[in-house]
Amino acid sequence: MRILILGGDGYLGWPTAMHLSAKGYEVAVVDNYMRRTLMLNEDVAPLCQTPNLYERTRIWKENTGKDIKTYIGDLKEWEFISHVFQEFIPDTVIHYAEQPSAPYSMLRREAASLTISNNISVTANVIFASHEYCPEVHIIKLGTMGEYGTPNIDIEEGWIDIKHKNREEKFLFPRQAGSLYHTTKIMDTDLLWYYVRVWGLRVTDLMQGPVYGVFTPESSQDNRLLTLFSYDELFGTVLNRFIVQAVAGYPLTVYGKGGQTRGYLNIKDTLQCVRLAIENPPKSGELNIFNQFTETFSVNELAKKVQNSASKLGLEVQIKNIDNPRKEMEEHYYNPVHTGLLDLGLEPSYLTDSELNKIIEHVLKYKESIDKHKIFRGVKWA
Ligand code: USQ
Repeated sequence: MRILILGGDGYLGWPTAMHLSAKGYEVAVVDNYMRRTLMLNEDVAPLCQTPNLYERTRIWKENTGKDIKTYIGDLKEWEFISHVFQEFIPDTVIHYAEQPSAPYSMLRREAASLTISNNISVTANVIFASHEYCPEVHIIKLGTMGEYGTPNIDIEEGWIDIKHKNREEKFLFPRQAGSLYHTTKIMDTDLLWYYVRVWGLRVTDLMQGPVYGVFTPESSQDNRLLTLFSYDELFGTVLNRFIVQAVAGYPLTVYGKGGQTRGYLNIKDTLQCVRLAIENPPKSGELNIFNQFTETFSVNELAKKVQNSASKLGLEVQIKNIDNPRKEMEEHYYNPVHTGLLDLGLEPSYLTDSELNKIIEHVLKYKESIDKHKIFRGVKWA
């Protein structure tokens, strides 16, 4: 099976490419280095530099003998995407090629505009290219739990049955995003769902929670294959940020009351979930939706966990509740269903002390290169 990974240079894209290549799939990666460019422009940097995609695929070949084909270009450009689809003719497309940061999308008008135009245009081009060159292709789109927001009712897995005035219909579960970035992901869902209905596309939407961690089975062979690990406010997710803050002796930045609860998962589980989605494709004209996380935590619980684990390694960690730069509920009901991927065979890696220790010990090796000035910026939602 030929798998095309859009956004193959990113935090999740590159580990996914190695994982699927190791499993024997024929893999190609596409990227325009937007994430690297935005990080450079905004004066933030990952914990350690990662080789570019050509270098990474050469190192992968040295280690495994396996080829991963690389395409560098902008998927918003029709000429580029049509060339990639016509040449590679994928059986499955995994779509990570989005501006991935909620805080970046709230930074200023230009950042908002880039997020809208990139995320919507790339998704639309993926739809058009799939229809034109490989109509049987299975599109796996990385969505986000943040599309649902934090409603005061249980969150179902993608769909809800509504009975209204004695008639019934199944609808997409209501979406109400908490940032512009999350809103563009809702727009992606709407585009894909529309073309599933009119053109019979086959689509899986993975509603993923914030991901943490760095190690995946394939990167343990060679440090040069490690994924990019961000700790700054724009591109780092909360648990990865807390771990770096603990190592750097920076008080953990709990926003507001810290009761904000989300569904989290280890990066290793993202790879399992994507593989399960590949192995269980929808039929033509069907949209499969899975809620992709393994455990829910409040921000306070995460901060406490990091503090406990770090103190066992001799680190003294303070937790500081700071004014919340975001507009979000700080105490709320949260009970999302997440049985779909477990039913398909997902074996979760839970956030144990030993799992946390491994990540903390990894970050400790780079302690000297952590730049405290890059940790907090206070991008305001309102
Ligand atoms: N938070 C803090 N302190 C920090 C950073 C974050 O308290 O220093 C809080 C946030 O206010 C939020 C929660 O932690 O309540 C999660 O924040 P996050 O930055 O880890 O996650 P978020 O911005 O929601 O977005 C991230 C990824 C995005 C993915 C999403 C999944 O950047 O790509 O789609 O997680 S979800 O949140 O479920 O939508």
